[in-house]
Amino acid sequence: MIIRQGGDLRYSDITPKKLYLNRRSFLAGVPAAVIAGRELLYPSGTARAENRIPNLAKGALSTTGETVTPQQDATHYNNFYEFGTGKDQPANLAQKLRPAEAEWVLSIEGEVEKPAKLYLDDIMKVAPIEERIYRHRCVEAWSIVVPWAGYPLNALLKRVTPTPKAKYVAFQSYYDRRIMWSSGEAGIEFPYVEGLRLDEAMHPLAFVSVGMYGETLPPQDGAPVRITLPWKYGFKSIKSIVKIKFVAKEPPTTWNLSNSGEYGFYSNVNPKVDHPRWSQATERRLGEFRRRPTLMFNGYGDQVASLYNGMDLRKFY
Ligand SMILES: Nc1nc2c(c(=O)[nH]1)N[C@H]1C(S)=C(S)[C@@H](COP(=O)(O)O)O[C@H]1N2
Ligand SMILES: [Mo]
Repeated sequence: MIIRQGGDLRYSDITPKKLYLNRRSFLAGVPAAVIAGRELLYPSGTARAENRIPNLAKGALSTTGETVTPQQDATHYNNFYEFGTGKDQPANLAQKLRPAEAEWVLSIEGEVEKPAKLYLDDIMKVAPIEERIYRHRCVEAWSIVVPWAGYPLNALLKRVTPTPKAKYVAFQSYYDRRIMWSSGEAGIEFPYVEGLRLDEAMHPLAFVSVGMYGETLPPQDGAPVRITLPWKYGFKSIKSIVKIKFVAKEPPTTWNLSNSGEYGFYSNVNPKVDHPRWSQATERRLGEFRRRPTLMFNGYGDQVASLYNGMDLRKFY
């Protein structure tokens, strides 16, 4: 097989052809034999079907001095409410997302000069794919350290040329009631939506992840493409996105809609502002016993604090 350089990578290159074709025929509604084939490829959701991403360069903005969380832990302790509210549920239930991946379309629209619809092959080619190690701090006070694979969000956003009216960016997750929980079951509104101020979205740390641990993303972690924002609580890092829309006003966000007193629009990691029901001063790193102090902006303050100059972070939580 010819290994292309990062910028020229096609999703089909890192997806074994047989699997790629099976996904397509599955979607076309073709036959039991093919579905049985899938069952062999993914026996009961335990075998990993991810593919190695070739030519993965270490990113200059990768976090250093942290022990990376074991892959098994990070990929089996998830929050993905579309596939259950239990931490262990997404690793099994999200396997249903796999057929949809082959036909993935990401629409970039709104206040832009060049709206775009990107297929997965296009998404993989936007910029060279690099590895970025980031701390991830969930608002529930657990944390992990993950080597993501992807590229800066600004590379994707610049492609469509935002108009001067664009002040915020709204994101939307894939939602298919046939394979996912209902809003009633999960207790939050679907499709899951998130948002950023434009300058936050353009910040070099805001990242588009298409992989982790040197492989394509497993479904439970937001396959095939998600946003990763290391200085914000984990719920801002929206999974399995199908839409990015540039807008003039602050867009609604799922957890803020669900409980605005507990979850704000900004949701920057802040050990000094407690959640109404628990302290945010410390966290439990998966795999560790003793709690560790939570860092302001999750340790990324040198890089992102200036985005919030003059803002009262108690008010804009
Ligand atoms: N679409 C969607 N995105 C989501 C969530 C979700 O339930 N649905 N959960 C969020 C929360 S609360 C966290 S902590 C992270 C978890 O990412 P991980 O499971 O890959 O560690 O995903 C975020 N993105
Ligand atoms: Mo979270």
